[in-house]
Amino acid sequence: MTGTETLPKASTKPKPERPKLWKVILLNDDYTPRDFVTAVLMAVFRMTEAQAGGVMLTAHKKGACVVAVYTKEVAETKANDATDYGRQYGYPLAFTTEREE
Ligand code: TYC
Repeated sequence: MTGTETLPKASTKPKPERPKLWKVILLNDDYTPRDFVTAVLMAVFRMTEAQAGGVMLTAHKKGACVVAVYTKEVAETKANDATDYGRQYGYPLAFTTEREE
């Protein structure tokens, strides 16, 4: 001991921020077939048929359903890929992203 040690300062270091997360949201429409929506959810979001069918039905009944949560870039890429699938087949299937609070 030299008598000159200082106590650690009360922490002024900012805590590492948690990465912000973005929701991918599936929107209902009147035209896209249910089986098609389920297949897109399975392909893009790697869901089982049971999971995808549940999400599809919730969107169908309520108008929208949160599919999954990712970092911003992954959420936007998946929402675009899934929306493009529908467009390729002439369906108005739509996915959006929204920042999680
Ligand atoms: N409402 C569509 C139908 O009755 C099915 C559907 C469900 C479409 C969910 C989009 O996000 C959706 N064929």
